[in-house]
Amino acid sequence: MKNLKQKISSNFIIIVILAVLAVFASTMALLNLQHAENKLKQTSHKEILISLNNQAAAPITWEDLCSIEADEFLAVQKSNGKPPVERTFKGTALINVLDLKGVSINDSAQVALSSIDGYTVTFSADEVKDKHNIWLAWEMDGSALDENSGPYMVVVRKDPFSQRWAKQLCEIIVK
Ligand SMILES: Nc1nc2c(c(=O)[nH]1)N[C@H]1C(S)=C(S)[C@@H](COP(=O)(O)O)O[C@H]1N2
Ligand SMILES: [Mo]
Repeated sequence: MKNLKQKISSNFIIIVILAVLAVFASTMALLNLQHAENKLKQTSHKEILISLNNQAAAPITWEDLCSIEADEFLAVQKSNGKPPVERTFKGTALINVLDLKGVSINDSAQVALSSIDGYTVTFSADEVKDKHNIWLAWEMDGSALDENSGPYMVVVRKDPFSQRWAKQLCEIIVK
C-alpha cells in the first residue's frame, strides 16, 4: 500500500516537472517567433535598426536613404557554386549613412551587421570608414534587390569571396 502511494507521488512529481518544462519550452518558442516577426516587420518597413553601445539609436529609414545622393558602383559577386559575376549596384558607402544618423565610429569600435536570418559579420572602424570598400546597396543591375538579398544588402567590395556581404541587413551594432 505504502509502495503504491510512493509510486503515485513520484509519478506525480515527474508529470509536474514535464508540465513545467513544456510551458517553459512553448514560452521560449513564442518569444522567438515574436522576435523573428519583429525583425521581419522592420524590413517590410525598410528600416535598419542601429544599436550604439547597447542603446538603440534612431533607425535608418527608407526616407533617410532617399535623402542621400546614391551612387552606382561595380562589385564582383561570388555566389555559392557559381563563377564570380561583376554587378552594378546602387547605394552609398555605409559610413555616409552612419554620418547622416549622427553615429560616430570610434577608432577602436567594432561594427557588427546582422541580417534577418541571423547571419552576422563584423568590421573594424577602419574598414567601415573606407569609402571604397563597404557599401549599403538597394539595387542590383538596375532593379531593386529581391527578397533573397534585399531590401538592403551590404556589399564589401574588397572581399573576394562575398563572404562578408550581408544580405537582408536588419541591424547595425556598434560597440
Ligand atoms: N544574410 C546572409 N547573408 C549572407 C550569407 C548568409 O547566409 N546570410 N552568406 C554569405 C556567403 S557565405 C556568401 S558566399 C554570399 C553569397 O551568398 P549566395 O551564394 O547565397 O549568393 O552571401 C553572404 N551573405
Ligand atoms: Mo559563401
